[in-house]
This record gives sequence, C-alpha cells and structure tokens, in this order.
Amino acid sequence: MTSEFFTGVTEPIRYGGPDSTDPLTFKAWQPNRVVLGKRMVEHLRPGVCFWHSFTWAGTDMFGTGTLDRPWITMADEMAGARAKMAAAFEFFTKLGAPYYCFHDRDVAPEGTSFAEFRDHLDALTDDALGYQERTGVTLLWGTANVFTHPRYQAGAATNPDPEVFAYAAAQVKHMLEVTKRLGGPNYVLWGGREGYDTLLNTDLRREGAQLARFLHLVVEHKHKIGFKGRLLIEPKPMEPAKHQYDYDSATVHGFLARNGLEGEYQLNIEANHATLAGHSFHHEVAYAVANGVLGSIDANRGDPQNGWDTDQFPNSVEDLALPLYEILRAGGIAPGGFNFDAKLRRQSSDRNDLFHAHIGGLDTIAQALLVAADLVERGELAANLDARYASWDGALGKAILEGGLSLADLEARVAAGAVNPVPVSGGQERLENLVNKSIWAVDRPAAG
Ligand code: XLS
Ligand code: NI
Ligand code: NI
Repeated sequence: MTSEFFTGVTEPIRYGGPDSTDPLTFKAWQPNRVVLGKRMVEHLRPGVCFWHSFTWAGTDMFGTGTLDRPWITMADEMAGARAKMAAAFEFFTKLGAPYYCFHDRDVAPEGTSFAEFRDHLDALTDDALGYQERTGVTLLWGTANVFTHPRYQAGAATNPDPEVFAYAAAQVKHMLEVTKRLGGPNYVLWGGREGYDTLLNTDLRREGAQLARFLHLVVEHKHKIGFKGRLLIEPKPMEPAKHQYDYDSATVHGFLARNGLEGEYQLNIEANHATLAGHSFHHEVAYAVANGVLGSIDANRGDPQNGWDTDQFPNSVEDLALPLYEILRAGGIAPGGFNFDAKLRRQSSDRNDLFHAHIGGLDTIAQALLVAADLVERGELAANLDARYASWDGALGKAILEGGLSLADLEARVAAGAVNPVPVSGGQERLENLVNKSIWAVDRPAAG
C-alpha cells in the first residue's frame, strides 16, 4: 500500500501532559523521561501485537467483522499481507511504539502447502527487515500459530497423532529462525490447544511426555542456530481448551523442573490469563520473580463482571503498580517488554480507536511505573518486609535453614521453654495505605 491507512493521525502522537484536552496525546507516557536512572522506554519496552490489531476483523462467535481491515479480504493474498504490514508499521511509527510481536500466520498467508507458506513468510520477513531498518521499530518476540488450523484441533505437541507434532515442529523451527533474522530478543510458546476437552479421550502421561520432548527440541534448535534470545512459555489455564497444561506460572515452573528444562525457559505472563486462573496479575509476576522465571509481559485486562479472557487494553494504574513494583525490585523486564496483547471492543470501529486504545495502554503502564518507582524510592514496603522476616537472620533462623537442627532438637528447645513465639500484626491495611499514598502522590506527573 503506497498511501497511508491511518489518515486520521498525521503526526506522531506527542506528549500533551495530564491536562491536555486532545485525546490523541499522551497524558503520562514520556519515553525519554528518566525514572530511577533509566528512561521509561527502557523500563517498559512496549510492543504492539499484530494479531488483535491487524489480523482480527472484530468477529466474535455471534457476529462477523465490524472493523475496517481491508487487507483481510483482498483477492491477492500476498498483496493483502503487504498492505497489512504497511499499515502496521505506519501505526507503530505514528504511535511511537518501539516494538511489535507476531505469529507466523499473522503476517504470512497459509498457501496450499507448508513449502509455500514458508516462502511467503520468508518474503514477508525480508519486507519486515526493510521496515525495521527504515523505522527503527524492532521485534520484541516472534511465535508460531499452532492452534488455528483444523490440524491442531487436538493439540500441537500433545496431539495423539505424531504427524501433527511434526507439523508444529516445522512451524516452530522456521519461526524461531525468522525471529533470529529479525533480531527478536525473545521467542514465545503459547500452548492454546495443549490441553484437553475431555479426559475420556486423553492420556495425560503421554501428552506430558510429548510436550516435554517438544520443548527439548526447541532448546536444541535454539542452540544449534545460535539464537541468543530467550525462550518464553505463556501460561494460560483454559480457553480454547477446557483445561490447558500451562495453567499458571507455578504449574509451568514445576513442569520445567520435572523435565530437566529449568533455566532454558522463562515465562511470558499475561494479566488476563492470571485472572482467568483465579490469581491476581501481581501474584503471577511475584511468583515468577521469586523463582527466577520472569520473562516478559502480555499487558491487558479482563472484566471482573464475567472473568473471561476479554483481552481489553490495560486502564487501571492500581492493577499494574504492584506488578511493576515487583519488576523494578527484580532489576527490570529486559530483554522482555510489555506487549499489548489486547484488542479493541467490537464497536470501536473507527480507525482512530486503535490509537486511543494504545495511548490509554501506554499512559497506564507509564503512570503505574511512576507509582512503582515512588514505592521503591520511599522504601517503606521493602523495610516492612525486611523487618517482618528479620529473625530468620538471627541464631535460631539460621540454624534451622542451614540444617543444623533436627525435629528432635527443636522439640527439646520448645519443651525447655526457650521458644515463646508472640503473634505479630501482618499490618495489611497499613501497607495498603502505603500503596495508595504512592498512587496519590504521583497523580499528576510533572511535564518533562
Ligand atoms: C492467547 C494468547 C496469545 C499469545 C500468543 O490467549 O495470549 O495471544 O500471547 O500466542
Ligand atoms: Ni491471551
Ligand atoms: Ni498473550
């Protein structure tokens, strides 16, 4: 496409500040503003995803597309793919997003054979390289879509048919190479159909072994081709399958440990998947940090009214401040980032709505970063946590942890009256007030 698609926005979106009345300006996102010694853009590394923003026409299970995405129905599929990529890079540039993410199938038409699909993908990767050079926008992560085609109806790696495993392997191998060519610092595996609809036809033992084998093959190929990026698994408890094996952070971490894969994979944690699993996003991030498996973030939100994976754009600073606090304390998210795995509502059918959505998302993560930085700088939460566990650094605590005391030793001490624990307040409300203090303190960021 030679002419522009997003004609309602003629200039890159600029910072207007909290009082700006122009809805097409940022209220909090200032990529170059320094926060705790690092620029906002380096802290957050935000990315736009291809699938929700350019590959999805606004269909749902009851209705056809409502969004204006002309490339989807173009008769010449490669011309459609090129128009889509042109519009996508035009959008990234006008928004000022430094990164993007895609599945192989988001950019390349399926064609009539795998060989044809691979040729399409290679040609479009050449195009993407050109766009990357011209715009400076680069890949945050690549991934393979091994869930849409009917061949994957019973799973990819966990399919009862090894030929389907082979097909998925071919796709992942090639997409890993494409990700390397595009300089992507991460590669994501999301097992949307690695799970079951009924246990009546499912051999859990076999499927677990198949999945582990698949993950080992990916690691092997990564090292073989010298891909320096990280491999990430994206947990999700259900949808589309009734139950998915990569249920949540802890489940995936356990699976990796059981199968000799620890250290080879980190996690891509999605806010709405956390809530679908009955956790908070804060919990999933905190678990990953505590266990050394934090990789990247899929930023979005669900709707508390129904709990589905509605993939809405993040808009709550409160929900994101504490996950960001964990991330700051862990030393940051890089080489991961914040991918907006979020889609417009079906009625948001103006072209500018895609800007409004991402402006809101960027402003929200930027503002949450300021709150998190304020919590770090004040240090009150951290001091409270240190004080709460301080006696584990004392004589008794150390002796227990270092293995110097048996159950019998401990019984002897308790029986001798040497141990008299006194309950201490957890102070939850006092701590919650500290969080609100930071939320309110950075309510109006200074222009800068
Ligand atoms: C779906 C997932 C998917 C992954 C990439 O729920 O979030 O979009 O992020 O395959
Ligand atoms: Ni999702
Ligand atoms: Ni996702």
